[in-house]
Amino acid sequence: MKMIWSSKVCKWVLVLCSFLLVELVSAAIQDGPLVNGDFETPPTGGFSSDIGFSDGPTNIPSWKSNGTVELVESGEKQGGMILIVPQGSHAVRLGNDAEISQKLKVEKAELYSVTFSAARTCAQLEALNVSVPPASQTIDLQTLYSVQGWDSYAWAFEAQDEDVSIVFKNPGMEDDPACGPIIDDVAIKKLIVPDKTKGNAVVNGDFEEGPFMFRNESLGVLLPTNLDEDTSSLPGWIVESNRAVRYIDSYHYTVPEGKRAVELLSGKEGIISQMVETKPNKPYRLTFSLGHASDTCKQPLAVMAFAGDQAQNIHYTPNSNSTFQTANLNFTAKADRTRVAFYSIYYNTRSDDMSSLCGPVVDDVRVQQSWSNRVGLGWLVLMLGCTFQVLVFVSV
Ligand SMILES: *[C@@H]1O[C@H](CO)[C@@H](O)[C@H](O)[C@H]1NC(C)=O
Ligand SMILES: *[C@@H]1O[C@H](CO)[C@@H](O)[C@H](O)[C@H]1NC(C)=O
Ligand SMILES: *[C@@H]1O[C@H](CO)[C@@H](O)[C@H](O)[C@H]1NC(C)=O
Ligand SMILES: *[C@@H]1O[C@H](CO)[C@@H](O)[C@H](O)[C@H]1NC(C)=O
Ligand SMILES: *[C@@H]1O[C@H](CO)[C@@H](O)[C@H](O)[C@H]1NC(C)=O
Ligand SMILES: [Ca+2]
Repeated sequence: MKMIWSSKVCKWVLVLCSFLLVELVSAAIQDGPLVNGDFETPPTGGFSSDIGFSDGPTNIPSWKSNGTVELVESGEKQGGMILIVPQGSHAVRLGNDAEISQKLKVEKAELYSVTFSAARTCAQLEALNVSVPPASQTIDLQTLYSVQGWDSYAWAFEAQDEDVSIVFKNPGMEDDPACGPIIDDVAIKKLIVPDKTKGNAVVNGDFEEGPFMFRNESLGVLLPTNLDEDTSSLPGWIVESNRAVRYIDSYHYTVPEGKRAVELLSGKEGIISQMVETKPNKPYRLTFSLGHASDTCKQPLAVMAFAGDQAQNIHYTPNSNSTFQTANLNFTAKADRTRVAFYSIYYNTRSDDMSSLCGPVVDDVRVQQSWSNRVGLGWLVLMLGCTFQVLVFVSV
């Protein structure tokens, strides 16, 4: 009797739990653009070209603002310069110390990546502080990676609460108050750290898990410096250098495997790395795909690959039959964690515009114990298996 009752209760609890879970999941934000993340929703009273001169605070639907925040329109001029609107007809400009924020419902303790586009308005040192308090990062906008005058960036955070607020702030105190970054196209994605696959110690070695990318944006997404592997927009990997690397998709670039890969930029100033689990004193082999992105990047393309205390430069050999080649590096692990890293040997730019940064593409990174050893192990397992079967046979 008691058993039946408790199982009934159990069932009800389960039903209730799954109901709550569904509620919870459906309440949390979906992957994709934020509400009015492209700033194209007209404010009450409509867009006005002289909105920047109004005294009252600019009212941007679904966002809260503080300080001098303006909606800018494509084609608009400021001090003789045309303001750059990354996508559509409108974007937002942050004056000195100004900020915009939006409240979001997320799943607590989950990892999220925010993608946004940013352009600078003056050739001065401009930066953007992106935060979901208490986490924050200041992203330097001084380097232009593409000749279009804007770039997309990704930044990740771990949700400390279900209700969070994403804040973009211009921390600059520039002489010219008309200077200040322009923001557009804000999107979010819940990240999943992929499990390690069998026979590969590298996490997310195929780079398929990463930040949200707009299907119709062709510049890829920059991954700025991030030394914390627990809050990386590219799960498993960190960007060690002070310059960014570019996350690219197969819709706009050539990618060796799957839909996503990484394009290394800025020579030694763009380094990705991962600490992989290894067994000390065992021989390993690092293999990876090295290719070009079909973005008219000026050759030669080459990477420096590191695995433990081994380093090797590998040149990409153009081949009409393939857009990439497979490279490898043998090493002996010295500890239970081994660093694997890549950077571009050259500082490449595109040959069509002569200034957008580009470089070699890396994909499908694997670290596995060396073949000879694995064969040995395989034989051992086989022998043990046979012996076991013989024993079973005999005992039966
Ligand atoms: C607006 O920003 C100023 C200066 O950063 C700050 O002191 C003030 O508390 C902010 N106001 C709101 C409503 O957040
Ligand atoms: C960025 O903003 C956050 C939240 O407003 C703040 O805690 C942090 O100190 C800021 N970082 C910098 C470098 O200004
Ligand atoms: C790009 O896609 C977004 C939605 O994903 C859409 O709102 C926007 O209008 C598109 N932009 C262009 C230029 O097609
Ligand atoms: C490309 O493939 C063809 C046919 O398979 C082969 O004859 C040729 O040598 C290949 N070219 C290169 C550069 O590998
Ligand atoms: C690594 O070792 C394998 C054989 O164990 C060999 O075929 C391969 O060429 C080596 N790689 C390098 C870069 O020396
Ligand atoms: Ca891939």
